[in-house]
Amino acid sequence: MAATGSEKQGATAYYVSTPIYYVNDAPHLGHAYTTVAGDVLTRWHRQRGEKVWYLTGTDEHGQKIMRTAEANNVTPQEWCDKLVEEAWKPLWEHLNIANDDFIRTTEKRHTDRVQEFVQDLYDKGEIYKGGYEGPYCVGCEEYKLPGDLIEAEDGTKLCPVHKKPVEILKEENYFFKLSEYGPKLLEFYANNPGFIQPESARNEVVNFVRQGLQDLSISRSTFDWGIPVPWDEKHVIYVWVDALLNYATAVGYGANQEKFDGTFPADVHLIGKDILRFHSVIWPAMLMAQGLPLPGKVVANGWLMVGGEKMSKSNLTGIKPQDLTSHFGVDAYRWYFLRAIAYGNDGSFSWEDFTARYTSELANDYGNLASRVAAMVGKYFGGALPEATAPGEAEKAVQEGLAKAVATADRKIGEELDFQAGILAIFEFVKQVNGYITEQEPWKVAKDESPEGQARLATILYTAAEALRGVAVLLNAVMPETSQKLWESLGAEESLGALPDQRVQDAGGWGQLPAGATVTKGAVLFPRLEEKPA
Ligand code: MET
Repeated sequence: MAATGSEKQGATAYYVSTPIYYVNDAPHLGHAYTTVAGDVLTRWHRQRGEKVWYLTGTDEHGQKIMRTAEANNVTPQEWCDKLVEEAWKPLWEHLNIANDDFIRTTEKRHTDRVQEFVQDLYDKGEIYKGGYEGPYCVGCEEYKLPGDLIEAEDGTKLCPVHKKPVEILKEENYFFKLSEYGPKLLEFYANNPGFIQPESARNEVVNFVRQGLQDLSISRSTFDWGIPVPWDEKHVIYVWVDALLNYATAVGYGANQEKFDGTFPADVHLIGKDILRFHSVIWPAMLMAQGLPLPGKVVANGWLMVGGEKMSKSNLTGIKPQDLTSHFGVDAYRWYFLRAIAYGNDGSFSWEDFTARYTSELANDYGNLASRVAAMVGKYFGGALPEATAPGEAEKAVQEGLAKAVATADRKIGEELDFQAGILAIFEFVKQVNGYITEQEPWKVAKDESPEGQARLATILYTAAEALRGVAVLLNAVMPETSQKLWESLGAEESLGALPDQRVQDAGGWGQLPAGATVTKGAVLFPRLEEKPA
């Protein structure tokens, strides 16, 4: 039976973005965490049959990039080209990220439109010339408010994110009248309670805006690595104004109206919590000023910690995503962080925890189940999936278990971005199927050669295989390579068609695998781990 489902109504795509990351360094676990989350979310929606647009990219202007390039004796553009081509794009490919586009802020399709956007605001009187003096963190590329700073033991004022001294900047710049948008923003947050997630992030932003906003300096004149301010080319556009606009320029703002209308605004901006204010205060205010529609929601994830230290920005702990994928495999990597950490909370990583979960949940619960079922269909039925002629109460419970896993996972992953709860629901079902096999003892039933005994054995193995068919569909967004292997080993590829075309919302429909499908013991899904590298 071919899976069916209803198309999302309307022409607009489900549009998800990651931050566009600074290319001053290679990607680390924190970047990969957000990007994998977005990939799982968009794969999930694609598998619902919806039109999806998944965007990631790189943020290439500003002082931080310029200084890094200088320190490496290359031009900023050379630096960015090298990092994008040698570090960023290859990692996303390695992690199986199915982004629809990759925007770089040095591309003309972006820079031209940013100039137009800012010129428009200037023409509308939203931008004026003024002066500013204050503490600036180059790591954040942000003026800090005095209340934001922390103090070193010797009294030096430090950025709370980077734990590095801030610089006092004094410049004549152009300012966007952000202060005027406070009341409108508060009204918007009140009318759209789900706009900022999680709740803690929402509260933080609401409190921040209630205290009153200052106008935003949107240009810099002491260096030139940026997009020139069109009416005053001694200035470059502030890197954050430039960067936020990627979400519009990448989908055709000012260039391809049809594409823009069919995509913009984003349904979900995934971000790290350190860039919350930019996305939930400045970005919506910029859109309001231009009369453009506001995004569906901004969802902030927490920080990954190793030994209590935030693994991000300049505070790297030395573990690269590739160190983990070469040990655990790409799929297990994609699964682990979403499984182990409640999305939105901070989480800590350890080799021990990853190893323990890999072994018990992936290799034992899931991988062994798949290989045992395939082996028994091979042994007792020569690899041809038998028909379930005698389903009873126990089988009904498995069918219901799958339907429940589908409903829960679809809501948790697809709607609530609670990846952990969604994955847990699927693995609850895996456990249920393991329990079913343990109780039914097919290896004992096999010894009964009567027609009833053989019918019972056939029913048990069909039920287990059909349950795995559902699991393959449900886990495809998280672990696509593993699901593909399982799909093939169940003979589903030839009987049901390509896995990505299987709608998640239909995965619970029972009896999709046809009797007679060729079940083979495919590749081991989760091989035994090597010794931890020194
Ligand atoms: N470059 C920023 C960062 O990596 C994100 C910009 S998103 C518009 O924190």
